Amino acid sequence: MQLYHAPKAVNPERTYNFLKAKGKLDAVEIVEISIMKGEHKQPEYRKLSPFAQVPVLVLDDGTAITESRAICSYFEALFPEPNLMGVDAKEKGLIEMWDRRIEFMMMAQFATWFRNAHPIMAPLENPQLPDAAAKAEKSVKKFVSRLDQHLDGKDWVAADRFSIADITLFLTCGFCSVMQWKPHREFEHISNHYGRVKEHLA
Ligand SMILES: N[C@@H](CCC(=O)N[C@@H](CS)C(=O)NCC(=O)O)C(=O)O
Repeated sequence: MQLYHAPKAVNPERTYNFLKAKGKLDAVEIVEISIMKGEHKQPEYRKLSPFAQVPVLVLDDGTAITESRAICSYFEALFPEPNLMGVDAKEKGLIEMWDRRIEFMMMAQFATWFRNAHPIMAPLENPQLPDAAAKAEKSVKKFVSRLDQHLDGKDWVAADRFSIADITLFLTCGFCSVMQWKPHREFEHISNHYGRVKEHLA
């Protein structure tokens, strides 16, 4: 299997760290793609990822799976231990709920802010829309404040143990630093959670 990976980009890092948490990084060949050099827009790469996005997992039979969470689901099925997506119906529901909330209300909103506001994203986001950036910034900050309250008294986001939702939150906090915003410095419970996940993934 080959995992097309762009280090430091949040979606590829999600699949990479998920596999790392499984202790199975050696099960794939990592192929690095440079987004800033536009390697993901080349015709050969688009055959694997029609929407020109990273990551992609290519199976030994040539099947290409995109979408970071779908790749994580594939790994979860292939390598069941340690379980990161829930062992029973209730856990599966709660973990997916929190993981999706963080992906859609934090990561995606932050990405909209970043893509529309940061000069480095100008070649990829044309035109950049200041109004879209301002709206998304407000929205992500509101969600993060609520998430911090949710984490009060909890070690992990979704279950009483480490799960994919913790990976998604940890990496999204790191991603936020590109706008000089560090939720893990600003919010007490998110900060404690960040330290816990960092230790867990070390
Ligand atoms: N929903 C996709 C999103 C993938 C995505 O947006 N990846 C970014 C890197 S974090 C990318 O490839 N960006 C390329 C671009 O914007 O041109 C997933 O979860 O894999």
